[in-house]
Amino acid sequence: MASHSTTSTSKPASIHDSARGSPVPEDAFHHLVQEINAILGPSNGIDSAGVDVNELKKAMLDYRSVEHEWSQYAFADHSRAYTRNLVDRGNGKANLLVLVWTPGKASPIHDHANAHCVMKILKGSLTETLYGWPCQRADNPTSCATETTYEQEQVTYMSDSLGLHRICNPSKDEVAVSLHLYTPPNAAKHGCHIFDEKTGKKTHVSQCHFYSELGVKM
Ligand code: 2CO
Ligand code: FE2
Repeated sequence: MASHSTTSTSKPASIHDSARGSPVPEDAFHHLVQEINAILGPSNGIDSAGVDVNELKKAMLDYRSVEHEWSQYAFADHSRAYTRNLVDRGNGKANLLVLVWTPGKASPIHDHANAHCVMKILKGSLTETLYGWPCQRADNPTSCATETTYEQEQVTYMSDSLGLHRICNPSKDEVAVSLHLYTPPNAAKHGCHIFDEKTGKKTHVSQCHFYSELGVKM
């Protein structure tokens, strides 16, 4: 286990040199974070074009969710549909986020800024509405939508090549929590797009907000 660095003054690049002021816990969740870093490889300026998505999916699938291992990142806010909480920057190659979903709420329909998105359900369930190519049309994005509900421990993959999606917490009273790996971290750098359900009108969202970073609320 890498030790916590107390000398780094620059913005933390990964959980190994986080500025949280406390040692990184030695539990299965933080081992998963290390494993993801190992799969992504060292920061060398090469983008994630060659990243092995199946390896990332397998690592996430192999982790069995234990709430107290990730709860330090899971900030709920019922005034929002969901919160985006940064866990790790994956050697500058990724954003690993814990998302906390308010009961009954959904994201807008959105794209993924040309990044891979691997998502694991840590708690509860989430329903994905996929507006897949070639059905997805700019003027009518809800044509040919398919719905899939994912339960705790399940892992799924999304990217612009599959289309657009919306994620909803179908529960009336329980929050849902998911772990998302985005590589490269394009949305954090350049933003993404959201789409009006009725008209298909596309809007650029320049800042993908982090509600907390490395366990600290912003
Ligand atoms: N992509 C959305 C976001 O990062 C969450 S839906 O899962 O991909 O805000
Ligand atoms: Fe998404």
